Amino acid sequence: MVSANVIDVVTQPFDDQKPGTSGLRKRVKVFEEKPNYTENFIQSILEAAGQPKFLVLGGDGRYYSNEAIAKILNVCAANGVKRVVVPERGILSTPAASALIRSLKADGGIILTASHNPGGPDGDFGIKYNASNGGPAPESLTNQIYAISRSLTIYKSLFKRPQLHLEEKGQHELGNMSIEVIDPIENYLKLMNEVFDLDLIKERLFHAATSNGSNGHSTTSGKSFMMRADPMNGVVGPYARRILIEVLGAPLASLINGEPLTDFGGKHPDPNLTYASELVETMKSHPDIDFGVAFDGDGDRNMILGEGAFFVTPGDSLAIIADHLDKVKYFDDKQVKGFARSFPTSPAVDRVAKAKQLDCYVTPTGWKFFGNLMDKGLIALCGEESFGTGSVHIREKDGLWAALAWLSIMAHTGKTVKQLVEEHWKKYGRDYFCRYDFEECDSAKCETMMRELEEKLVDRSKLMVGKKFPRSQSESGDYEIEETGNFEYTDPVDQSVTTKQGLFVKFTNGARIIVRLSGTGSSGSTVRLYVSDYSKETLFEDSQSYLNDLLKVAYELSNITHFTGREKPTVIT
Ligand code: VG1
Ligand code: CO
Repeated sequence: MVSANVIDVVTQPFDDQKPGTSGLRKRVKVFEEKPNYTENFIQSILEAAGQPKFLVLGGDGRYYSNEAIAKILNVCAANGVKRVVVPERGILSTPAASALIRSLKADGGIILTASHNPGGPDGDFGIKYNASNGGPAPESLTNQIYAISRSLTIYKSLFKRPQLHLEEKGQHELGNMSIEVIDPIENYLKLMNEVFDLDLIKERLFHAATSNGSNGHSTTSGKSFMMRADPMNGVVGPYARRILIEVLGAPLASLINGEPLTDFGGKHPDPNLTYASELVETMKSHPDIDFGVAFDGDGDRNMILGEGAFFVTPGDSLAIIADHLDKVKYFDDKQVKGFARSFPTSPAVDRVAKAKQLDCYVTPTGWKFFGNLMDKGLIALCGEESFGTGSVHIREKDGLWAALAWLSIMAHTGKTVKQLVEEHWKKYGRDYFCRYDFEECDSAKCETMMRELEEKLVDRSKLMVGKKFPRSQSESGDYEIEETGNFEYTDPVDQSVTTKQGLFVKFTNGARIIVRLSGTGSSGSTVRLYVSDYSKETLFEDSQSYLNDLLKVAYELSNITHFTGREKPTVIT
C-alpha cells in the first residue's frame, strides 16, 4: 500500500549516469550542484534491482557522504525499503560492506566511494550498488541502471522527513523503514578471525613487541618484527587500529595516517609508489621495518612493501599468496579449484595455477567479473595489477585481508618479504611488469588514439603478425609479434560476452603490451599502458630497464606522445 507520506517528485533525466569500472564517479560539484542528481541515480538503482527490501548503506566517509546518506535514506524509505543497516558515522570500508551484505543476508548494498580518487569539495564522489552476493553489480544490472537513469522523470520521496542522527549505535525509524546504526568493525573482525589464525600471527610476529622484546620470534633476522600500515587517511584506519594494534598487538607506531578524513588530508589515497610516497620514504630511511602496507580511500586496495621499501608488484603478490594459500586458515577445509586475474595483470599467478594443476581464469578489468567465478566455487583467489587482491571470503578486493595474508605467510615461514619474492622468482621465473598512467588527458584525442590503434591491431592484425622490434637484452632475440587484438571475455558461468576490454599485442616470447582507457576517472581521459615480459634466468634486473625496449615499442605503436602531448606518464607502477 502506498503511504500518504510518499510523494512523486518530478525530475529531469541525466545522460551521464553510466556506471564505470566500479560505480558512478563524478566530481563532488556534479552531485552538489545538479538538482536531484543523487536521488535520480538511487531511484534508478532501486528500480533496476527490483525494489530491494533490505540494504546496507555506507562508504569511505569522504566529503558529501552525510548529505548523500540523508538523500539516499529518504529515497529508499519512499520506495518501500523496509530495513537499512548503516555503520556509525556512515563509515564502512568496501570489503566490510561486502562482508556485511553477506553475513546479514541483505538484498544488496549502496556504497559511497570514489575509491582512490582524491576527496574534498574539489575532489570526487561516487555511488555503487552491490548485489546480494556482496559483489559489485554485474554488467547486466549496471546497464539497466543506466538505461533507467536516462529516461527517469519521477523519483519517490517522503513528504515528512525527520532529522536523523546516525553518529552512534541505535535504532531509528524513517517512514515505514527501520534504520539500524551498527559498529562497522565487529562483523569484519569476526570474519578475519575465521579466515586467519590471528593468534599465530600475534604469537610469532608481535609477541616480542608486547612482551618487551623477550623471546620474540620473527623473521630470520631474529630481531622483533616491525611494520608500518598506511591507510592514507582513508577508511581503513579504525579497522587497522582494531585488528593490527589491539588484536595482533603491533606497537602504536605501526599505524600512520590512521584517521579517516573527509578530504584524506589533501592526499591522493591511492596506494602506489607515487602517491604513497610517505610510506616509501619511511621504509627507505628505516630499513629495520620489515613490512609496509598502504591502503586506498575505501580500503579495497593494498600495496605491499618489504624491508628497505622493496616493492612487491601486485601480480607477484597475488602469485605468492596463491603459492602459499595453505598458510591461510580459511582454506584448510575448502577445496581450491582455481585462481583468476584481470587481463592486464601479469601472468605470474597462471604459473602457480599450472604447477598446482588448478584452473586460471583471465577476466576484464573490474572486480565485478570475478563474482560469478567465486559464486560457482571455480576460484578461491583473484587479483588485479591495480593493487587489488582478494579471496572468496567476500566479493570485493580486500586491502586488510591482503596485509593479513602476507603477515600469515611470514608468520608461518619466518621469511622476509624479499626472501619470499626472490624465492618465488627462482622457482617460477619472474614476470617483469609495469603500468604507465597518463592521467586526465584530452578525451577526444584519446578516443582518436584508441580508434587508430584498434584499426592497426584489429582490422589490420594480419599485417602486424611477424613484425619484429629490436631488443638489447638479446637473451631471447627480437620482439616478434605473435597476435594482436581487442580483449573479449565470455563469462564461463552465464555466457555473457564483454567486448573491447583492452587493445593488446602479444609477442612470441610471451611479452605483452596492453592499452586501455580508464573507466574510473571523473574528468578527461586516463590512458593506461601495461607492459610485461617474462624471464626464467634474468631475475634481479630493475624492471624499468628490463622493460625499456618493450616500452619503446608500445610508444611507437600507440603514438601516445602525439595524442596525449606527453613524453612521460603521470604515474608509473
Ligand atoms: C581501476 C583499475 C581496476 C579496478 C578499478 C576499481 O579501473 O584499473 O583494476 O578494478 O579501478 O578499483 P580503471 O577502469 O580506472 O582502469 V577501486 O579501488 O576504484 O574500487
Ligand atoms: Co578502492
